[in-house]
Amino acid sequence: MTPFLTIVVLVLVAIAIWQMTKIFELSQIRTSNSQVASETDNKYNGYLMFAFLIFLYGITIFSFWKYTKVLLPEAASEHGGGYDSLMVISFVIIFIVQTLTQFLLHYFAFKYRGDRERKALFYADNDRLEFIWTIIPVIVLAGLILWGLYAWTNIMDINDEDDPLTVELYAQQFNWTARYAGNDNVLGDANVRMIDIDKANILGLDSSDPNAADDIIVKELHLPVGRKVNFKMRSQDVLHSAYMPHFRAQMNCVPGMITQFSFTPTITTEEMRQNPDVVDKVKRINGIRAEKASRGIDNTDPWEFDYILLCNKICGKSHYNMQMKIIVETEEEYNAWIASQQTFGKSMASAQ
Ligand SMILES: [Cu+2]
Repeated sequence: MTPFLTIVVLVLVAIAIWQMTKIFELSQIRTSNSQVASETDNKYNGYLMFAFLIFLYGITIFSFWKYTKVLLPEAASEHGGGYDSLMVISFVIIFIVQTLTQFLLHYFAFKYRGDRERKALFYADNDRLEFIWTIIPVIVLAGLILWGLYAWTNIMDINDEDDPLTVELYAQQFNWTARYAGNDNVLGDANVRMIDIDKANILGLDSSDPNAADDIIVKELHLPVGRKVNFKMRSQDVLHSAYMPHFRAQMNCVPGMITQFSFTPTITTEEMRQNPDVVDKVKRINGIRAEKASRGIDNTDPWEFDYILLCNKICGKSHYNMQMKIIVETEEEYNAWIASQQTFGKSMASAQ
């Protein structure tokens, strides 16, 4: 990286010196007008405009070809499909508009390039044209904004209908902890001031609150497929953000308050591992890992796909590694797993 930056700096310095010499030359009083653009210069610049347009289109096609495969696989939550449609439609509209306007911009720059014979036409305004190019963006943008607001209201409508599972996501520098509400499905009161490391009360649960006794604290998030989950986010120290990209979910975790997000997972981890996009991605990454392993580089074991909870706010030096595994499984598997976990009441009793 450093050699690259050094080269960039050197090139920029060279350009600066070159420009300064040019300015100096131009400031000298001269009789010749060699600095005035000739017909050839104008033609040249006209064609360069076209060359730049081809470069833009080329880089667009290249990006599609090269980077489409790094996009997320299909959404694994109920609201995710609608969210993806909104984004795809926005991208398609932007793509069409940008392709056309770039063409027009560069084509006109070519067509009306400098020409001594031609005189500029004075054209004050045209009400009809102004109306057309104002009303079309207004309609399109209003449509997108209304659709976006509708999607947002739907996604952010967090309620207790359909018997949701209540789960707390607790963020701290630099890890996640999850807390299930237990049999009563009500989270016990908690406050960072009640954290007691000696008693392993790492989330500061209020042990006098009866709702807290059956709460279950874990380091791996298990979710039953098809069941709505209401997440309550807390942070111990700084701003974090609970980001679950495969479920198209993100919510900030703010110290001193509880934020919420809700979604219904629709695809189990096992099913997602069969998804062709995911199979492809795993194959690609394991190819890179195998190649690195053959060169004796550490941490290059084959990788297996898992859903993941990431922190999406730069919260400190180990932010990049603040993550928790999410496993979406069948109702039976989930019930078996949760039954094998220890409740807060029991762990407090054994710590006495
Ligand atoms: Cu964080």
